[in-house]
Parts: sequence; structure tokens; C-alpha cells
Amino acid sequence: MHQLHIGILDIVETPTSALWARVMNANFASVMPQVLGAWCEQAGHRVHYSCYTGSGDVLRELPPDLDLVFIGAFTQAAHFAYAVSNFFRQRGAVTVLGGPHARCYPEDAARYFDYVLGFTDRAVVDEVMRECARHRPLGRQISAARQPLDLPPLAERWKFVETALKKAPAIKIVPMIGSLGCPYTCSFCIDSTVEYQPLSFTQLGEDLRFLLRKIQDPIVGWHDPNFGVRFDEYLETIESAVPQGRMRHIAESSLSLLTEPHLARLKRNGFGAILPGIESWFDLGNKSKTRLTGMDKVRQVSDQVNTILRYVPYVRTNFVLGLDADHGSEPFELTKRFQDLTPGAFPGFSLLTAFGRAAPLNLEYQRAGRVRPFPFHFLGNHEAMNVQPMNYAWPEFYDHVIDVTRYSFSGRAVARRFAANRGIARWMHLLSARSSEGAGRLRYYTVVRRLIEGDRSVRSFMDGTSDRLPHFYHARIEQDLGAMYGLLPEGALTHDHTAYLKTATVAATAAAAPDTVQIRSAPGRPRVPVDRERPQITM
Ligand code: B12
Ligand code: SF4
Repeated sequence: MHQLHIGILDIVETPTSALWARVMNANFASVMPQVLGAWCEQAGHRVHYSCYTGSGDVLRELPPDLDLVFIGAFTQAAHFAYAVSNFFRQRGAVTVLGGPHARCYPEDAARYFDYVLGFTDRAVVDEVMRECARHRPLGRQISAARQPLDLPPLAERWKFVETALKKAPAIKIVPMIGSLGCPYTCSFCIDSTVEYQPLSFTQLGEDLRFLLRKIQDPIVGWHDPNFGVRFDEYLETIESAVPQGRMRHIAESSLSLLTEPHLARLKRNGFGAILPGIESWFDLGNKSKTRLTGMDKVRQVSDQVNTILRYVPYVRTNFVLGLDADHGSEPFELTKRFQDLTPGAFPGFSLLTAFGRAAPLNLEYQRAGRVRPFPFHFLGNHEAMNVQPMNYAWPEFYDHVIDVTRYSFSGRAVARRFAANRGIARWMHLLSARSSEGAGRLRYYTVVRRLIEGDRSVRSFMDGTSDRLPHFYHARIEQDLGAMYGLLPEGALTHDHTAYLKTATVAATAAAAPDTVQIRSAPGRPRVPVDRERPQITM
């Protein structure tokens, strides 16, 4: 195979001037693009890696004369990624999309990329590099049969970590991962059907020792979908590799794993930030391992979060707004009570979003005709809710969202949060509240609420009586994409929001006659049986 000139672009965000983004975005670089960099170099190719954080000209991030360009993107950056792909395709490159958008909307992405990758292991990447062919008008979809069993050591992706962190002006967080998938089965989650699998603890220990040699007192951001499932082994690995006080950590973990003995151990090992999901007072109790609902759940979770705060300085609790179990003002009022009882925790809100084929629940939303075709650009958990709420009309829903947002970022709440926290946590919370997440979001929701009432095109789009994209949303995409808007391929603003349902129906019909589906991950891979519980992507 001749040496390829390969570009790897990790898109963290589309163009933005938000202060939070400038300070923090480089810390949200993904692990996989760096892993790809290591794999491509091991195969003897020349690699340019870049992490685009939302400032500057994305087209200058990579050289223009590449053979193969890998792009990693979330769905909210999909249009931007499509435009970048178009640019490089026009210059003769073959383009590949991987990451959350590729896993959630592969059929759509295949219209704009030569390859769209699902689960990505070394064999899949080798196959792409070996073939490196144009697949147009429809790209080739490839997925490994499962998540990779191992990833290269940190040492091999270190130069890419350093490249990303050069863009972090103050705090620098090193992305690490020790496990894939999750043993829990929250029906709204992309990992609910992905088997839990720890990576090698021996390698993890070596990676941590390597990191200590590279950075004085590093901060590690764990990208494990649910950190600490194999808690003891994980912590033993950290304890044996890292002398106390030499490393700080940030992790996402479910409340059920955050018991007091675990918290004491996390504290001893420098865990400075934890992001547990509460999600709802009336649903998804399996995540926090509680059968309680309503105010009883508020009290119990508040007690637990206050306990967490005694051990871990920065706690961000995540809520999903608009779930089917919610109706009336009670869920929102309970979230306010929770904040009264737990002033130290930062409240993160997400509007219920069905990301294509991410989760089994999305199939039900699509079957019920409740998914609205909001363009990808708005699918980042807060700019739009693409599932019609079960128990709210839109005006009522947005009134509640505005009310709880206003309450959470009012001068009083911000001051209480500031007073209840210490050190860097209080400044981070203040920055979030004053930047796009607090004040910015409140302004945006207020505009949307006004349009729901005053602009018939917006209301009928949201109600599902029209699929015509309202001017407001179109203009916003144009403005946000800036110069890249001109590179958007024809038709790229719209997508088939029922694609998952369509392919699942075809797969179910095929499965009715006992059959198997070919997962074309690597040449010679065996045919694998169809899992009847999960609609398979036939790639
Ligand atoms: C860790 C995590 C984060 C971290 C780190 C993000 C990062 N840059 O990687 C933080 C906390 C910063 C974060 C933020 C957000 N996140 Co997040 N996050 C996750 C989480 C929990 C794990 C993802 C992960 O790293 N898994 C480990 C990797 C190795 O496995 P994987 O993701 O399955 O990737 C496989 C393939 O997709 C492929 N692959 C992955 N990347 C790439 C790249 C290329 C080029 C290629 C070829 C292949 C490839 O290889 C992997 C191995 O098979 C998932 C939920 C989950 N349980 O998976 C949500 C998830 C990815 N996040 C999500 C969202 C919406 C967000 C936010 C937009 C939320 C918000 N409003 O703030 C932001 C986006 C910020 C940003 N751009 O970074 C959604 C994405 C949905 C979508 N289609 O866009 C998910 C799926 C959760 C959900 N709601 O369902 N997140
Ligand atoms: S615990 Fe978290 S990662 Fe696991 S299935 Fe539930 S939401 Fe997903």
C-alpha cells in the first residue's frame, strides 16, 4: 500500500464566539480521532490531526491536498462536517465520517461521505485505508461487530493530545477512557444495548504513569460512558499508578455507583468533578437505583448529592426536560425544590432529543410519529426538542422550560451556588451561568416561545402539520455556519427523520425468516446472528 496523506479532524463545535467555548472546548476533544491518528501512523501513513474548537477558519486546520480525511462529529456539527467533507472531496480527497453522528444517522451521512463508520476498530480503519476509494453518490457504511477490544496506549496518541491541548488557554484536561458500553439499560441511551467492557487495567496503569511523566499534576477527563462500573479494579489501578495528590479526575457516573465509601475513595484519589444524571423525578429510576418518585425522590437524591458535594467539589446534575412520564408544572417545580435543597450542584438541562438510531426508545417515538424533522444543527440537546411532548402543548412546555431556566440562573440561585462552592468550582459555575448555558439559553428560549405564538410556520413545524423549515431556523443555520454555509451540498439541510424506523422494519421482516446479517467490518469476518431485540444496521 502506498503512503497516504491523511487528515483527521475532530469537530468539537461549530463556529462560536462564546467565552466558555474559548476557555473549555479544547478540553472536549474526543479520544477516537487521536486513536485513529495512532493507527494510521502505525500503518505507515502521514497524519495531520486537528481539533476544531469553534474559532478560526476550519479549512486551514488541515492541508488542502489530502488523500483521505477522517472527520469526527456530533450531530449538532453534522452540517458543518458535511460542508468540510464537500470541500475536501472537491479537492480530490476521499472522506470518512465517524463518531456520534455517524452512529445515529448513517444513512444521511452516507450521502456526503465516501465512508461512514459505526463501531470502529483497527480492522475497520485498515480496510478503509487499504481501499481508500470514492463511493458516490452513496458512501459505504462499515461497522465492526462490536466495540474495539483494545485501544493504543496513551504514549502513541500523545502528540495528538498535545496538539489539541495547545488550544486550551487555561485548564488542560487529558481525555482518557478505561471502559466501553454500559451494563445498565436506560432506554434513551446509545449505550443501553452496548455490552459493558473494561479495557486493559494494566495498560491503563501504564498510561497514567506515562501521563505523570509528561505533565505536572495533570487533570484527566474520563470518557467512559459510565465511570466506575468495575469500581474496585479501576481505583486499584489508579492508586497503584498515581501517588496521592498528583492527579485530578473528572468523570460521568450514575448515582447508584456513588455510595459514600466510593466517594471517600474518589476524594482520596483526586476526583474533583462528577457529572451524575438525575434525568427525571418520575422516570428512569433505574439509573439512580431508586423506586421513589416525585418529592420523595427529590429529597433522597438531594441528600445524596449533598453528600457527594462533601467529597467532590464540582457536581453537575443532568436533567432531561419533556419526558413522557412528566406532565403539568410538578416536574419543573420539583427541580426548583431540588436546587433549593442542593444549592452547590450545577443544574444541566437537556431537552428530550431522539438522535436517530441512537436508542431503542427512538424507534417508539418514530413509530408514534412524534419525531420532528429539526435540522441536525439544532440537535445538541437545547436548541430544539425534536420529540413532540406526550403531555404538553408547545407553549405550555416552553413556559415551564423558561421558568425553570430563569429560576436556575437568577441572581439569587447563582449567588447561592457561588456561596455553596469553593475554589475553581464556584468560578466554573459562574462562567456557565453567565455564558451560553444560563443567560444565553434563557434569551434563546424566550425567542422560540414568542415564535411559537407569533409565527405560524414555526408552530405548524413543531406541531407536525408542516415539514417546511421555518425561516427562523434556516436563517440561524446560515448565520452559524458563516462561510461554510456556501459549501453545504444541495439538500443537506433536510434529512429523513424516520430512517431508523424504515430500516428497522426491513430488518425485522428479514429476521422473520431465520437469517443472518453480514457486518462488513473486516475481510473474512464471520457472519453474525441477528439480535432480534436490537434492529441491526446492515452495513
Ligand atoms: C463522554 C461523552 C461526552 C464527553 C466527551 C465528548 C467527546 N468529545 O468525546 C463530554 C462530557 C464533553 C460530552 C459532551 C457532549 N455530549 Co456527549 N457523550 C459522551 C458519552 C457518555 C460517551 C462517548 C464516548 O466517548 N464513548 C467512547 C467511544 C470510544 O465510543 P463511541 O462514542 O461509541 O465511539 C465509537 C464509534 O462511534 C467510533 N468513533 C467515535 N468517534 C470517532 C471519530 C472518528 C473520526 C471515527 C472514524 C470513528 C469514531 O469509534 C468508537 C469505537 O467504536 C456519550 C454517551 C454514551 N453512553 O456513549 C455521550 C454522547 C456522545 N454525547 C452526546 C451529546 C449530545 C453531547 C453534547 C452535545 C451535550 C451538550 N449539549 O452539551 C456535548 C457535545 C460537546 C462536544 N462536542 O464535545 C450524545 C451525542 C448524540 C449525537 N448524535 O450527537 C451522546 C451519544 C449522548 C446521548 N445524548 O445520547 N459528551
Ligand atoms: S447508566 Fe448512563 S451510560 Fe449506562 S445506559 Fe444509563 S444513561 Fe447510558
